Amino acid sequence: MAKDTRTIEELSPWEDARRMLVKAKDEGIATVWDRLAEQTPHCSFCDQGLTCNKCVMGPCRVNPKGPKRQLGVCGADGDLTVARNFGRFVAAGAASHSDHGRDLLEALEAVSHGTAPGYAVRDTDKLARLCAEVGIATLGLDAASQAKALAEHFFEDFGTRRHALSLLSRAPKKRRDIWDATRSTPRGIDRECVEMLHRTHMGVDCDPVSICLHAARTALADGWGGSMIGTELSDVLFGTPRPATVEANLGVLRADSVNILVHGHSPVVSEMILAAARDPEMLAKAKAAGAAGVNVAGLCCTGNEVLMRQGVPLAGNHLMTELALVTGAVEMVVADYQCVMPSLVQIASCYHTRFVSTSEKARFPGGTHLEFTLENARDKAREAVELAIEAFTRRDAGRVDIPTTPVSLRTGYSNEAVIEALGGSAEPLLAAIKIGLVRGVVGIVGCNNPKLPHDGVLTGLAKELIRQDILVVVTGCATVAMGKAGLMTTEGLEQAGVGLAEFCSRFDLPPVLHVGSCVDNSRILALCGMLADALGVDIADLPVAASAPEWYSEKAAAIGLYAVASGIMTHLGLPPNILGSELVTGLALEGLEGVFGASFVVEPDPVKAAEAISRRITAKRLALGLND
Ligand code: XCC
Ligand code: SF4
Repeated sequence: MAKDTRTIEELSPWEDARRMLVKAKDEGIATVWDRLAEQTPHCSFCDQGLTCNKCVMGPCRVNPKGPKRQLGVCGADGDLTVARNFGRFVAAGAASHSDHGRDLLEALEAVSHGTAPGYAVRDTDKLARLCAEVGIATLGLDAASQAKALAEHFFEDFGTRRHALSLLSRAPKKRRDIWDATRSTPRGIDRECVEMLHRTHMGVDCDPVSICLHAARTALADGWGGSMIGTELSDVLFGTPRPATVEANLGVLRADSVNILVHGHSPVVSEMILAAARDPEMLAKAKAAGAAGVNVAGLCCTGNEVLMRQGVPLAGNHLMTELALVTGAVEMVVADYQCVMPSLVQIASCYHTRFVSTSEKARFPGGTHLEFTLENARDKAREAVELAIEAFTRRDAGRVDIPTTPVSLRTGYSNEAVIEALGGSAEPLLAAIKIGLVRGVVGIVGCNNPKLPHDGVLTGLAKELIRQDILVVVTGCATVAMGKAGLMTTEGLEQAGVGLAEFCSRFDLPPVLHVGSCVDNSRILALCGMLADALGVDIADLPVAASAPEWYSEKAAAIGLYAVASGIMTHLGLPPNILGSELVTGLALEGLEGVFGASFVVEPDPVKAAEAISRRITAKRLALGLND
């Protein structure tokens, strides 16, 4: 097997990761880093976005500068090839978030019909607020009827018959005008994704710029549509997050308990697993099997969902998912969908660990498939917990190593919670921004990527930004990184600049606020809309930026693009596979500025990235007539 030439110290800064990397090596278990080494160097055509397999006249490798093969068999050049690939990449990401959003919508509908036992509307106030926001008269409607009406309303947003998605109303008028003028107003969530597949079929849209603009429209359908609906309905069904202190890292696993890891993205399955694990009857069964209890911990975005709402500890982020199993202390991984490495099935089979898939659309051969539906979820969750208890009796104590003790982090900063923490309105934050106590706000989001030092770019960037009085909001896998770096408690204020520390201390906030999972980036959009409206400006005028320093997924590309198309400059730690086209690359790095008032910056070095972001914030502050 090819070896990663980096030392374990270079791969990850964390004690828990390093200990498990050593253990994996000792036990002969290959990880994502080993497989990356095997795949390196990558195919240079694919790396640049210059391969096409969209029809069987090909596949084609297009070589724009070469003596031969400047065009694919159909005549597509490098620019078109890169644009078509990128368009589909973004559409896949937008589709993933949005299909997850649709699952919440189906859950809400089933709850309204009384066909989803165990699920309920937990935040009736939010349900009523959302109904009012989209124009559903709530007078005289009970919660079930409101839920039914709201579900019907949002289902329409997924279709093809609207001219604009309903929650676009949360964006400032100026922004909506820009979308209209550039024909990038998303009409239907599914429609934009489908249209991207259509446009990129051989012989449809052959203009790379036009494809890229439609990619922006598709991404906007995700951010202000599929993701936003997913977030809002998750709050309605499972409760709007409120501040709490929770624990994170592999130390949250318990040697004496049945450990169940919930992994993936949707709260629909994980909330039920949690309820079953907390059931006294299950606890009694666990005790009978010799365990002290049933311990549920989270991975990736499902972990963020149950962390935000239920205070469930977070075992790790993307690059920790394999290593969590290497502890030998995990009885079960319960996965819904997205970002669940297929390798987990193989690694689980090296231990007593059961890998359980739950979604009809995400099957993992070799694992145990317990198909959850809205009707049977409560029973299936109990079945899963019982299987985990059974697995506990097969645990090999000699192979258990739970490294480190957990760190604490503060979570639960939904927009509602932030406003409550500020005393009922966003005004104190705006005032702090105006006088420069807080210079700006940056969302640091997204994944890990084994090509980059684990969590290194994420935490390096966050530290630089808070030092420069920039408030950081964080979601998804970035959360665990910030928590481990100690930036998500008020102790983290020691690393913040004087102004930011003063502001945060006044409201008892950490310098890095946890706003949720990846779909919850929609909370950041809504917050930006709110702040821009309060100042009477466009989102592009705000001293804000976004960053996905260690991103890997199609979804992260969609997030980055909807941020840019919403007017938010976005930093990426590594580029998407577009460098084979100067046209598309130029559009991403500069051209979009002229269209949406924001573009991408690619920079793997966190300090340099922070400089670029800080310069941007200074420029926006000066343009608003504020100090720098
Ligand atoms: Fe996946 Fe969302 Fe990325 Fe983590 S951050 S690796 S997309 S789990 Ni969203
Ligand atoms: Fe080749 Fe064109 Fe077919 Fe793509 S669509 S595989 S470039 S012939």
